[in-house]
Amino acid sequence: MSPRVLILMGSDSDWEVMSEVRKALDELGIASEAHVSSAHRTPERTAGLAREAAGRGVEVIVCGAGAAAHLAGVVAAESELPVLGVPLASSDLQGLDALLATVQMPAGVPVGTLAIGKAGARNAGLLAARIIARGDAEVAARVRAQRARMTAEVEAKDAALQARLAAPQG
Ligand code: RP5
Repeated sequence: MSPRVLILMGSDSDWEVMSEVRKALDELGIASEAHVSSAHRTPERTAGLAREAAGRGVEVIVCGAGAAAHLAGVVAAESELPVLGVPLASSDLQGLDALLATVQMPAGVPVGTLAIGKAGARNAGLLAARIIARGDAEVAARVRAQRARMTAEVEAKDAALQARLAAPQG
């Protein structure tokens, strides 16, 4: 199956967090491809992956990087596809450096920036799915079903809490 989402990360050390993007997409039956490619260490390769993505059928690109995280911005400069950025906490600044580098794009080159770390990586996958769902009714139905499951889980947790609170204290 050709990938609909391209996942890029600056280092293999980013995969522990960025695998959350893949997991979220797998849950929704959306094919993805993941590569290590750095804005600084492999600039030509990164530009090439970004330029070729749309022609290969990719619909959304998700980039995760830490430290001086220019990956998402560089990719957004080279592609017209929607680019989502996940800042990673891989330096002494715990991701604040990557967050600012990813989110503070100059006007004209948009990067949709998610939260630092695993929550941001999962949300990047879910947001990519919502973007794809706009033009794919099957994916839209899967997104809807997943949201219904999440609602049911929260309601079950509240019901359990209410039961505990109502129980006589021993
Ligand atoms: C960034 O530098 C990468 O995205 C990674 O988060 C960080 C550290 O990379 P390694 O030194 O572990 O390869 O470019």
